[in-house]
Amino acid sequence: MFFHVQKLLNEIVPDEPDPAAANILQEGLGGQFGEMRTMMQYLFQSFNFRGKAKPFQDLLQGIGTEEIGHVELIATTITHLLDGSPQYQGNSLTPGENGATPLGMAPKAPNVHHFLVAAQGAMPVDAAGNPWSGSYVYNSGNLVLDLIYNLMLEATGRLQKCRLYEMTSNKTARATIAYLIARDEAHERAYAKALEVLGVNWGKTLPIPQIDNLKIPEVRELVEKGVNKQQHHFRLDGSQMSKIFQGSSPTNDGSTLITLDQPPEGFTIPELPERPEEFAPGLTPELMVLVNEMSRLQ
Ligand code: MN3
Repeated sequence: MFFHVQKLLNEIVPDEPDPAAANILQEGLGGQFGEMRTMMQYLFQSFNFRGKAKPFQDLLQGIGTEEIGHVELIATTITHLLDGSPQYQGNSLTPGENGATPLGMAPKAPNVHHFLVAAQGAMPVDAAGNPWSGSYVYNSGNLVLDLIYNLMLEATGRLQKCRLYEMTSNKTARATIAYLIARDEAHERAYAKALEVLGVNWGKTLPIPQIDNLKIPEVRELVEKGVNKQQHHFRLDGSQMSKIFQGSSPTNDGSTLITLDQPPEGFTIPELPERPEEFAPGLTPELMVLVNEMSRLQ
C-alpha cells in the first residue's frame, strides 16, 4: 500500500504563465519516455517480481514510488504554467459579458485541450497531444533485460529533458526540468549499478548520453547537494535497496552512491486560484455554504 504526504519533491519556482512551456513539458509527463512511463514500468516490474533477489525488487519499488512524486511534480508544474495564461485578472469580468472572450487565446495555444478540456490543467498526453499508453511499459519478467531497458529509459528521459531545457527560459519550467535531470542521473546510476552487481563492466560507456549537466546552473546547484548520487527507498518497513545502491558509482567519476533512510522534506504545493473563465471549480455561493459547514464540523 502507499501513503501520501501533501508536499512536492521540488519547489515550484514562480514565473509568468507560459502555455508553450507547459505543452513541451507534457512530453516529460505523458510521453513515451516520460514520468508516467517510468512510474508504471518500475511499479509493474516490482508487482510482478519473482524469486528471492529482494534487493532488486526493493530498488525497483523504491524508484517506482519516487516516480509517483515525479508525475505529481511535473503535472503541478504544467498546471502552474497554464494557470492564468489567458491573462484573466480576477472576477471583475463575467465570461461572455458584452461579447468578451476571456479564453480568446486558447485556439492559438499549442494544445487547445489545455483550456477546452482541462481548465488550465495538465493532461496524461505527450507534447503532440497523443494520450499516454500502457503499451509503453516494458516488463519482460527477465530481470537483466528489465534493468537494461530501465537504464535506457532513464538515459533517454534525461536526453529529452536536456533538450526541453534548451527550448524554454521560463523559470518555473526550468526548475522542474533541472530537478528531473538530476534525478534521472541518480536512477541511471542505480540501474547501471544493479547491472554491475550482475557482472556488467561499464568501462567508459556511462553516463549515456555524455552531456555535461554541470553546465546547466540549476542542475549544478542540485549536484552540489548530492541529488544525483542519492536515493531514498520510500519504505516504512525497511528496504534492502542499500545492498545495491551503495559504494562507487558505475559512472567511474569518483562519486559514491548513498541510500538515504530519511525521506525528503518536500516543498509546499502552491494553491491554485479559482478560474471563473473555466467555470472551475464551479462552486456557487450556495455550494460554498455547504463546504464551509463541513469544514466547521472537522
Ligand atoms: Mn523520474
